[in-house]
Amino acid sequence: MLLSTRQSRPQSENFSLLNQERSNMSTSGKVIKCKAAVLWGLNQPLSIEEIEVAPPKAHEVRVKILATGICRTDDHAIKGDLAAKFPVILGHEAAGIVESIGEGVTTVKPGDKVIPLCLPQCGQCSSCINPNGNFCEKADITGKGVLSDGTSRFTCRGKPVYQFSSTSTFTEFTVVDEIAITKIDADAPLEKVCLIGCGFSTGYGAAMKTAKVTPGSTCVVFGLGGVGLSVIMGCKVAGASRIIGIDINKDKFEKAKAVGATECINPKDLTKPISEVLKEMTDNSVGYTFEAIGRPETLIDALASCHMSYGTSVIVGLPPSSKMLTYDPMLLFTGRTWKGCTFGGWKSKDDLPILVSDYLAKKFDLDQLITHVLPFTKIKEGFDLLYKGEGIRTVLVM
Ligand code: CND
Ligand code: ZN
Ligand code: ZN
Repeated sequence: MLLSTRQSRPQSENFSLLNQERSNMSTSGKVIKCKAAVLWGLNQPLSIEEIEVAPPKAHEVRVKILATGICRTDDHAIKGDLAAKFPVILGHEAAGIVESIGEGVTTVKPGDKVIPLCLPQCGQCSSCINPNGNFCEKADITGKGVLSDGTSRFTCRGKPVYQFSSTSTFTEFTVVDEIAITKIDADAPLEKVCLIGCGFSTGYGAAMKTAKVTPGSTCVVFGLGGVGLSVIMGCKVAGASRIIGIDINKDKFEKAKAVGATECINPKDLTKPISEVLKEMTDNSVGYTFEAIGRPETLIDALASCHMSYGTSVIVGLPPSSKMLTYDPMLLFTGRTWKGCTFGGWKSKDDLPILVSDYLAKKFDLDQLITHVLPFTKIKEGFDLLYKGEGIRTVLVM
């Protein structure tokens, strides 16, 4: 029976699972030495190091990471646009298998396939108990870099190494709080569903859950990276009839059209403000705009580009942490709605397993987002692909 379940999985994953079961017995309760990409300081190169990963304490889970995507948010931490404590292990979009659990853990067990949650769901805070909230109060928004007990489980060269975004996935093993991990279908291919750990869910949910795009509507997506393309996929599934993609890199247009954009614009080709161009192009009918870049100027452009009375603009891109915005309040006075959206509005622990099942039921395609697959140790190459604008999502496999 067990054998037949295994036979339906890819060979490499069967091998990992078998190894995993063997290693569980020998590693549980012990410190694990493994490879990780350590960032020693702002704007430093990522350095592949041997680290020590302590066993999980009560209500914590140690996970063997098998696949992790590279998201722009990781780069924001490298550049200082998102607060982090150094040295740190970045990475937050991943999938893996539980190696061992701490006392009191009930929702996952060794051998389970899981996705670590960069936005936890504690189930008890004001956001978690409200049906419309998802930004759990336990989320590490200020970059504390520690688990709930105030410490990290990593050391390297005798120094403590901080965690990132409740997760840290650029490592062969990580430890997370139980509220920051969710069990997924045993048949899920980890090298694909890792994207459900951030980029895909963020963009798709921005359209489906936060904006609640209506059939027949016109949508505009600023920024055609992994997050923006996932917004387009959500707009398409929601039944939008026109989806306009905006990017300063025209090489992104082909993929944007493949996932559902009906047309694409490069702001560099325009002589008028983008909001005016969109108004003319659509006969003043833009219902929804999404900013999936994270720049103050494009946040305002996206707001101004949705319809003055019934339009909704969603902030998906991560704005630089210390920057303030100046905007004309008349943009809102006339009736526009301006919304923020983290993690696609999903309640992470509850909703991610459903998204994984939807993927297995072929409700959306993650392959289109994955432009490169590299061994984990080639992480620098993966970031270079992001910087050159060539990679949509690079998946690193361990
Ligand atoms: P990525 O860098 O792959 O994509 C951004 C795209 O924007 C690229 O195609 C750029 O060419 C394009 N771009 C840059 N500047 C401009 C401009 N001025 N005008 C038009 N296009 C431009 O990033 P990603 O898709 O991985 O992430 C996008 C943003 O979303 C980023 O800020 C990331 O940190 C954020 C994010 C937010 C959340 C959330 O929960 N809200 C989760 N994950 C990522
Ligand atoms: Zn909570
Ligand atoms: Zn991300």
